[in-house]
Amino acid sequence: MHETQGTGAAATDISTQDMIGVADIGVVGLAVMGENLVLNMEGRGFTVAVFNRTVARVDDFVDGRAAGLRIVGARSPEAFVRALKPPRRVLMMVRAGDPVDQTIEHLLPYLEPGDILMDGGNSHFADTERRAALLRERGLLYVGTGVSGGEEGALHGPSIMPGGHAEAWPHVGPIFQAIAARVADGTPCCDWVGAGGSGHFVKMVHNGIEYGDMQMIGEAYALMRGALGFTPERMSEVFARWNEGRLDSYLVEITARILATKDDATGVPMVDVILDTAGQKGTGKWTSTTALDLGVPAATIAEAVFARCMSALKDERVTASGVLAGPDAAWQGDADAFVADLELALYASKICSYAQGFSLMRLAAVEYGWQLDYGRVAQMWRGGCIIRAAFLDDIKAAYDASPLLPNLLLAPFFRDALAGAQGAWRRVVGAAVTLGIPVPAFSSALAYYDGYRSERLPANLLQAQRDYFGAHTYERVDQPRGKFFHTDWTGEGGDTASTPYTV
Ligand code: NBP
Repeated sequence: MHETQGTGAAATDISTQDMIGVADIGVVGLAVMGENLVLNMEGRGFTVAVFNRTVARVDDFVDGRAAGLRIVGARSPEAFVRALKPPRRVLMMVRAGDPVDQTIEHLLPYLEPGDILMDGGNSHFADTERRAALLRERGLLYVGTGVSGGEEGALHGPSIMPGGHAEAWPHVGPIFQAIAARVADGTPCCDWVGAGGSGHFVKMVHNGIEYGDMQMIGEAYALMRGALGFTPERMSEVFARWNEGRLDSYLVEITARILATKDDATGVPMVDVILDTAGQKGTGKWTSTTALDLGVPAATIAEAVFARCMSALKDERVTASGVLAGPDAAWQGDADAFVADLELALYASKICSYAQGFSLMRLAAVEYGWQLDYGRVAQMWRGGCIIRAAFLDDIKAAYDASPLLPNLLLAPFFRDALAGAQGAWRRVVGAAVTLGIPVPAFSSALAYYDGYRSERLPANLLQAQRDYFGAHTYERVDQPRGKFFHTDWTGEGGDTASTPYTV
């Protein structure tokens, strides 16, 4: 058990060390991701210059993990840039937000037109679009790249999703593809995503999907625990078995391991000593707010974010648990059959969550003028990243067969998978509702499926209500689309209608 806290180390003023034009690439930001990416690059034969705002971190790294390696520690932005071969390739691995702008500001005086500046942190795609436009004016090639896989991925092979100024790709592609994870046939989990902020957009959606996957796994766990009374050890066996089938994925694999782990201090399963409040660093929220901005129904991903918000209300929940009534029902039936249903419910919900993520990318591509190849995106996520899963091969195959597929649910493979799973899925959601066990991701995924396959939704009534109280108008089933009508519902409203528009 380790207690962690910030170091708060201050920058020290150390004189620059002159190594000119020796490094293939430079990395600014020597926290967990930066350090490990640097070691990965060096291991692939590249000479890497490094710099960090708190210069003591450069010294610690160069004298520690980087000792004896082709890694050049720089003690100022100037020395750092001078250490690079032209055109200079700089990868920023600093905290998203203002630190990226500040790092750019510090580097800019030393960079020249044609140099390539890259942001590998979890920046918001709109910030990347802004920075790309700004730096284009200065003649710099700006790249915003998603990097996924955490500490281990960064060291051994992450998934890398670069986008921005396309002229940068021939210069950075060989380095990124050399350090990226690879799928079974050797294809690197890194490819050029597209223009502007598209690389960071794809990474943001990856993270949103990650939130959904984690929540759905959590709901399967909650049902096995709450309904079936399974121990963590028994659940670990279930997840390990699921990992050999259609749910084969990194997150299911580590869930099996986590459930089998005991707390050193108490001998109690680790999951039982960890407080049930989840943190978040914003990318799931960004995916959800972007979905709202673009009008994409990505409710399962949003539910996963809200589920973390609900988990954070620990004290309120503890109070409410003694106040609010739940059902008296206890689960009855065949536990093995229920576990088999759960596997299908998790699989079907996962398909819907990915369908939402890919729909979001499709709409964003239209909105921002990006050319995205969804099969290639699925392949980039196939290895190295947190949502890596065998099932991404099926997504790639679906988009390769039909690049303009409007929704993943319509691909024959997934259409049939959902048809086969829906009985089990409905039984699981029904049981959860009966037992009072919250399954927001499972149930919203099912509502998405049912909503998407509904020829007629109750929005006609909703339009009538809007027209009744606000003269917002409606379209008619017996008239061409785009013609709007208003009814004077009360006899007192007259013919004046509001302008029809959707925000
Ligand atoms: P952190 O997100 O903890 O960032 C720490 C780094 O940012 C340090 O190098 C720190 O320098 C630097 N920094 C800060 Br904080 N403020 C700065 C400023 N104003 N100017 C310059 N540098 C500043 O590190 P991380 O976890 O390695 O993540 C790096 C990026 O990669 C983040 O954007 C993160 O979201 C993303 N990411 C992280 C993971 C993960 O698993 N951790 C995975 C994928 C992507 P200092 O030493 O001087 O404080």
